[in-house]
Amino acid sequence: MSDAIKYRMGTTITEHLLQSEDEFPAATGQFTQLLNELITGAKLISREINKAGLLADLLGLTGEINVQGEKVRKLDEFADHVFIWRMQRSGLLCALSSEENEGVIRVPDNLPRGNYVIIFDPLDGSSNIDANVSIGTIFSIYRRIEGVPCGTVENFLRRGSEQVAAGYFLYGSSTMLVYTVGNGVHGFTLDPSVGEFLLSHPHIRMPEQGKIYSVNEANSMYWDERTRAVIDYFKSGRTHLGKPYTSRYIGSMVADFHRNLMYGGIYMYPGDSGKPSGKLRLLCEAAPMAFIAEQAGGAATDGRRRILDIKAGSLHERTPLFVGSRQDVEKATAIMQGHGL
Ligand code: P6P
Repeated sequence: MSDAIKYRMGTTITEHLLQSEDEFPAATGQFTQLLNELITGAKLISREINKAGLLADLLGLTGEINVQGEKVRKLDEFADHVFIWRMQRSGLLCALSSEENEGVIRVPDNLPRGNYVIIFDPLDGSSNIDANVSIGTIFSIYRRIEGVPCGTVENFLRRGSEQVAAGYFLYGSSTMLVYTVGNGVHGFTLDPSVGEFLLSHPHIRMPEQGKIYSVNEANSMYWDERTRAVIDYFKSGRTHLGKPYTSRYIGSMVADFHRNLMYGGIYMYPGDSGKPSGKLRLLCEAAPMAFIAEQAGGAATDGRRRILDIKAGSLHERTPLFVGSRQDVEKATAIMQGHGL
């Protein structure tokens, strides 16, 4: 069979996971089913995002404030409801947690439960929706802790190194799924003509060093001296390029992360005098992105510790984040620790 025909036939998620099932127990049939439920949710959200501009009732704010203290947008709420509904009916989850919701979300007693818990950010970067800028969904999956009742928060207060899977959907010029079960990072692109995610980026590797830094420099007056020194380094002639990195900041972490995954680079959301622990959530943003980064040859720290070593103390705990190309993250972390200028 020619490559042209093979390409046209495409590799689906289910086929791809079955191929990895032997080597990686995490890629079990149950996980395949769970991922396919996530995919159904993402297709529903992608459909609404792609026509949001045409349906004014889907744009704008709901008037509510979420647990993060952020204004809730109509598509935020829609995405949150879609994933909660689909995940509760997957039959594979013991409980779930959403960035939009204060506490653990139970699986109703009349629905079948399973051995996994999932943490997700239903629509990250949603402040960009009305401007038609790429946004994303981030998910992180753990096996439940044996003997711990489903609805208790202990099932979620884990080290990122315990994740069995992590990934994101990127609703951009195309809708993509990027995921890992610990066997590398693989990208799938939604082919709207057949309604399937087809393998488009097998075994994604992040360049060892990049040429792009992503940070919101409007926060610079709140940074401490070492944080300022990190960003000054990437803006100096001392980089491996012998010149400054390019600055790119979309304000949607999934989009910034994905570009750096493809091209190389570092995304930073440091702590500052106003937000000592930064803005990003450990469980539903930093840990899944750190798992993906490391599986693609990159790295992720909080400026001191490896993100995947940090045990969450609460569901919505925030953390400073330096994530991306390994040597760039190591350099930033060294400067944050007072070395390596
Ligand atoms: P700021 C979106 O709310 C988010 O969590 C990330 O996706 C994004 O990178 C960051 O916050 C943007 O925050 O403070 O730069 O607007």
